[in-house]
Amino acid sequence: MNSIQNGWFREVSPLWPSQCMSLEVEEVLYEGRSDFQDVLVFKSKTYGNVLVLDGVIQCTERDEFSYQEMISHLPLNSHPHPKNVLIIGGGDGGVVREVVKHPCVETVTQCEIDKKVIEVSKKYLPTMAVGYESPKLLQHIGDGFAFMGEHKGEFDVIITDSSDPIGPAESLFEKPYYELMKAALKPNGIVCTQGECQWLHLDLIKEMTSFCKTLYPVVRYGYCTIPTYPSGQIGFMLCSLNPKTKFNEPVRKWSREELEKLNLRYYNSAIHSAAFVLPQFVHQELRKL
Ligand code: SPM
Repeated sequence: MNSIQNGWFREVSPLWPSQCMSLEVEEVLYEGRSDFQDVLVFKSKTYGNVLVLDGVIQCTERDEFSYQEMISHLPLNSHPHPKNVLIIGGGDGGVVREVVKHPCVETVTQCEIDKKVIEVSKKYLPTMAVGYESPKLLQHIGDGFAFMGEHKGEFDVIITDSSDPIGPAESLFEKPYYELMKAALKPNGIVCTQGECQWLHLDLIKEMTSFCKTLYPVVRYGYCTIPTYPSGQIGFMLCSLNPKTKFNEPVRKWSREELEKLNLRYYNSAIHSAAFVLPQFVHQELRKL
């Protein structure tokens, strides 16, 4: 199905039945097929350039910062000394951009399966792909499963910045993937993954919380707001091997000056803590698990 009709992009998917986000298109910048998925980049009227994979919005220049900052700084500021960080996915570069802001981080390894996403992001999403200029970055093009299988006990924090559980990212929402991440962590390591939306995917969030609790002593779901993801929110699944981790209490708090210097526009220590305050309909389901 052509997702652009009469000058409007429409994000239709069985993952959010009978609802969809629409953005007015100014110009199509790139349209093609990679080895893994359909890739579309368009310039929107009011959200800047937009990256779409298999018909689903991945990021827009106007609101990407909320997701990229939160998926990065929630786990990093919950770990006392994160030195070696692994990012699975994140081909637009926005998560790399955020992770390298931490002076204590020495290496950032990125494993992205689709080199076409990196290529189009460097060309059309320069404010995100700026992360690719960091000397801390070690980049690997390939499958995250295979990569982690070969890198046991190496990472303090693993961030999975994936697309949704239909298509190439489906297995990243299943227990074997969380087992692999656990094995790739150093002692007291932390993982943070794209955790979908509490309004749309509560059953999936419950299932993930349940199996994560069989693997990690501390498991929490948090979320942020973002206008261009379905229902205006997206969540994060955070798991720690350190039983003392309190995800809602950041171990590093940035001052106002530091937030400005680091160009943080969504994240601060108050919103870090608030991200884990869940609406009652979600809280009551997750607390039973
Ligand atoms: N670095 C940004 C990449 C985006 N990764 C997450 C994309 C999620 C898109 N779908 C959101 C659906 C939420 N229910």
